[in-house]
Amino acid sequence: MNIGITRYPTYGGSGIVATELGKSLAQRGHKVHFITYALPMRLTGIGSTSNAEYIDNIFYHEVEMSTYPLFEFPLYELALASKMVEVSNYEKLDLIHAHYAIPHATSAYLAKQILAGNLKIVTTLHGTDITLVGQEPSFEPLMKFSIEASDVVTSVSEYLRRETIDTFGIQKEIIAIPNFVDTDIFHRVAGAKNLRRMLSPNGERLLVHVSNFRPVKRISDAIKAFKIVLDSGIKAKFLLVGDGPDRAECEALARELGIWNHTRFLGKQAELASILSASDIFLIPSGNESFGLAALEAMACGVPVISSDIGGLPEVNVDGVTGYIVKMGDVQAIADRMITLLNNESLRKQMGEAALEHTLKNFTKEQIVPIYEAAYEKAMNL
Ligand code: GMT
Repeated sequence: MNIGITRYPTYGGSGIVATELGKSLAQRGHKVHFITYALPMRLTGIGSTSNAEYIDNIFYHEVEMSTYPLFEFPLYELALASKMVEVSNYEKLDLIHAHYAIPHATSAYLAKQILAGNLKIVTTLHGTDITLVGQEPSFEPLMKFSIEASDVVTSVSEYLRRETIDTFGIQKEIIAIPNFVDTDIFHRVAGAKNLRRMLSPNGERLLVHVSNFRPVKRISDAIKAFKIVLDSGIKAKFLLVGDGPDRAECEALARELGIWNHTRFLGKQAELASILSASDIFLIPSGNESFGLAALEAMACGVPVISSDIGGLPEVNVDGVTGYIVKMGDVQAIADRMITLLNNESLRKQMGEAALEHTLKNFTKEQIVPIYEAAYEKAMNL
């Protein structure tokens, strides 16, 4: 098939899923055309999160933004639709896979109209689409339209499927297809022991969090819980990976709580698998999370997860098996669960093994990518 993929090229779960899907589809013989405004993150390299490698069957089409004094605001959605039409005409695209209803499915709809219907649209909802409408209620009709005008709609969790139907009163079928992880990239990295020695020179236990540092991640809950763990006498360090609007506030909180020397704010990192493999527990205390890809990546590296109980997180992390689930905002419960695991190495290891097993059983690209292919077939047969 000739597939166009539109995604946000920036740091974030939806972009990672779209890129990994595109790479996998190309390996399975499809022609994949990324249509976006910058080279997608993780597009370079199979088998590594950082090494550049040429991948046959993958093409990148940049949406160019022209400026003109009359246009005070960039016309991205229109430029994207125009690029979709151009690529479709030259490359004979069968379908556009839009990650996010707004604006990508909206632009795809416009392109489809220009092409007199000769283009199918598959839209994947990632969750922050719904949040957007919470912040901008005027987008609701556009969101509903863009979802219903897509030929096939998927969501990254069962939770998000139900939430979308309830929020927008959607009649259309939404297929829940969970996110997946490339286990060639995310697995227990052998050399992580050396990294661990560097990060915890005195044998401290290692807690880790990875995100884009937005308020929805509630990183301060994890930092406060970490302080309780340190106060209990456990020697530990907290690795905070990623960057975003809340980082400065989180750093300030660590200083204020007097635990700065026990935290390492590592910023954005390419070789996540090594950092995760060197760690003991992954923390994801989010206030909203439609899936929680970062938790799945940790589980693939054999790291148990302590997560909040919201959104799609319970579809990924199994309470008492692959880690623990606590009530969102319950800092003491996060700390208690960390203390339990850090004081019982055999239980921690057992949960890490179970996390890996659960990942391999349910969330590999080999299992999930064919489900997307079936969704494409369904769209083509409409
Ligand atoms: O989590 C983020 O802030 C990034 C965001 C995105 O749009 O890239 O992630 C959303 O999509 C991911 C991939 O499907 C999911 O794993 C995340 O749970 C979801 N984030 C939220 O729902 C807050």
